[in-house]
Amino acid sequence: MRSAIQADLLRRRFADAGQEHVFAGERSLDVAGRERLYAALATIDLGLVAEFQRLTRGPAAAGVAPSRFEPAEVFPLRRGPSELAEERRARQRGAEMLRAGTVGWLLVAGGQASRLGHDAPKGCFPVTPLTGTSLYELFAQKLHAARARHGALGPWYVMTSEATDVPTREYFERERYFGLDPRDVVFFRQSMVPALDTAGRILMAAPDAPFLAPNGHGGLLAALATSGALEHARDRGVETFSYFQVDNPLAWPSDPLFLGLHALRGARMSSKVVKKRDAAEKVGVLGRVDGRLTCIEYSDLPATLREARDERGELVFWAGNIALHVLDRAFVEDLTRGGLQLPWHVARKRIPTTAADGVRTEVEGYKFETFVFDALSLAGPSVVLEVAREREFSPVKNKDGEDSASTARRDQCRLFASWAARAGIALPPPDVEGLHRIEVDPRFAEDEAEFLARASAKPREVAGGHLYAP
Ligand code: UD2
Repeated sequence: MRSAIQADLLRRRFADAGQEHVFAGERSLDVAGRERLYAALATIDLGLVAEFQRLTRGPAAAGVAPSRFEPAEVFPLRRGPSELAEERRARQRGAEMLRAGTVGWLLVAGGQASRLGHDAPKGCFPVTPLTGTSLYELFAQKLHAARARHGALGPWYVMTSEATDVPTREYFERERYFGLDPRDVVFFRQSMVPALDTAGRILMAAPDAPFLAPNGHGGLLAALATSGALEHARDRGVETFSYFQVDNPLAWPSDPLFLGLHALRGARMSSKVVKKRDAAEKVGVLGRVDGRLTCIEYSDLPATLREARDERGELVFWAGNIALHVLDRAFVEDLTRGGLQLPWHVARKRIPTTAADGVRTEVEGYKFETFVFDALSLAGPSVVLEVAREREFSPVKNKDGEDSASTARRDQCRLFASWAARAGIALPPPDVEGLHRIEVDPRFAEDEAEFLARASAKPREVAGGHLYAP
């Protein structure tokens, strides 16, 4: 139990910082409630809070002067002869890296999935069109598939946050790690930071709890180092991390081309991009500022740049970030050795809170996050690889409309139907939406080439569609 002296010290620290209101509900709490309050407050870095206050008062930190942003050089989807030759070498190199087991998977799954409105972590969300396999299980199947194809693969690092950590671990336990060896799955937690109201005061979620939110996926870098996961990776011989987000069922973290290009070009952090659907699509855009590769988040991209078109009417800044990156372990070590701090991004939002009289309400306030792609400008050499959206990107972000569960299921059906059509296989009859309901388990085929090689296998009839599974 915390002593009265420690509680007094805490009270004084917060009072000196002009944040004494965090104790406003203390009298209504029992002993355990007070302990919870003190323990939570003790985790708050008041120096950081002062920085957050400065950020909300100053000019937008992440804005970019339009004149300084230029398109990035991209390894294109339509390749000429020299690119095709490089592609061949890269595929070979990437396959060697996978075979050597030096590639570790790095999944960020700490987000709160607030737009999806799903109670459990997003990774537990059923995402495949016929079997309703969850995102976590689907990724586990992809890992099994990559192991079977390449004979080896490094461990899988999964970043959680306070909200997703316990339910994620419990889900993996309950599902017996989907057949993976638990020693190959390493969970680690990112840090939480407070949110502020428009007057710069720390918001309270309840009388015994400040409102804390995950510090953004940029928190990954510090969390890797402080949790011991980075050391684990070194001990296990991981040289390269393949980074992906929990919301994208089409993510392909063991793509030999991407890994190989990254290695051949001596890059330290690399990214995949797709052509933006339209100027308004909510993805960050890769480009250069003062010669340095950068990703500018959609909310920070000025309208003049977002809408800019070339003489053919194409978007000038078309290279949409789909959050598939490769990072060298040594790069992450260099970044974190000196206590790196990525820039903070500020988002003005409605935040659920509790007023002093205990009534739950929503107030206008600020949340703070760092973004992993801000490390790109520190990386030096970097590869930007254009990929086909229909193959690699269909995120589940919203409850309905664009980028929802239904578009993700549709896009999976379309992709697998295109493989089946290429193989000359009879498709199931279209459903009411005109979709051929097909699902391919990654352990059956990881890509089109593998599917074509196994095209003689009979599918199972499941939920009015065709399931190809081992
Ligand atoms: C992200 C990118 C956007 C684009 C898009 C592609 C950001 C800020 N923007 O948009 O540029 O590439 O994805 O799909 O990333 N996460 C954590 N901890 C956190 C916050 C997020 O692990 O503190 C994870 C989250 O679980 C998810 C991913 O990061 O896997 C993306 O988070 P998001 O949904 O907040 O990002 P979004 O959709 O705004």
